[in-house]
Amino acid sequence: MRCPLYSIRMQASRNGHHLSGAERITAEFELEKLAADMVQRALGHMRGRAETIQLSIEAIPEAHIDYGTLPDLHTYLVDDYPQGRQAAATLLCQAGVSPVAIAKAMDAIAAGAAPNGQSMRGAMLIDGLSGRRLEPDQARGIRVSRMDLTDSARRELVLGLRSLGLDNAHVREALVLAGKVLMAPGIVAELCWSDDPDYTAGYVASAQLGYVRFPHLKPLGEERGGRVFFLAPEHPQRPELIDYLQHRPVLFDRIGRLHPPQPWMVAP
Ligand code: WAQ
Ligand code: MG
Repeated sequence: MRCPLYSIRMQASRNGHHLSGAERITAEFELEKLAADMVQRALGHMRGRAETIQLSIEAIPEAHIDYGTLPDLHTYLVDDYPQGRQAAATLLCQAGVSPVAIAKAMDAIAAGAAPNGQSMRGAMLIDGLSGRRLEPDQARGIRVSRMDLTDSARRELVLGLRSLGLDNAHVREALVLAGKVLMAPGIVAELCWSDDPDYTAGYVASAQLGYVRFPHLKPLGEERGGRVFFLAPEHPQRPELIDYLQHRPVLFDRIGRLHPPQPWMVAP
């Protein structure tokens, strides 16, 4: 029998604004160390020292866990963020998202998608056809939670990413988040770029394409970032989808293929 698992989550804020968050699923004996690491991360964030840190820990019944395989990882080298956004738009279009929905999503992230013009704490939910925003709270958005790698998948991922020179927390965490999002019912694709001013990379993910990263989706120094989950237009089950994203525990016990970076080729 496996030992009982716990979900441990951290959310840190400063001046009433979201600063950083973290999500892990772990065995009891590792909880204390992970809690300490998360507190340290909240206090040492590049965008400032946290003023409020919330940690929550809860046991997860084994029967509730969904197991999955991470998406394949690709990196396309682009010269700058306009080229990156154009490439991301091309792939989103291939994934079945309409041009108007892509444009609305990118404009919203770039402008700061929360009502105060800053980054949201979570993700937008956008209709993949009309581009209409559907998330119930436009400041909070949808927070994907309760997902992680098994220990052996984590080891394999770290080694694989290291051999490509890509092993950092942004990549690992985004890959796990995107993996869970692609398992959720009714999602066609995801678009993301970081809100950390010194991290310009972002990605597009879909079941067919996998996790496709671009080193530049925003200019260096830009604090506005965000995430968009594009919803299949024919999928009416929004409460079920939001519940899956926020609450269902998902553990990845296998990783996907990790492809070396290659130049982005503009289609002829
Ligand atoms: N659920 C939903 N949305 C989230 C979550 C979450 N758990 N965490 C963050 N977001 C949203 C929120 O709007 C943030 O402003 C935005 O995503 C960016 O979050 O392959 O670092 O944690 O090199 O800054 C992607 C590229 C990096 C990684 C993503 O995101 C790579 C990143 P950040
Ligand atoms: Mg961030």
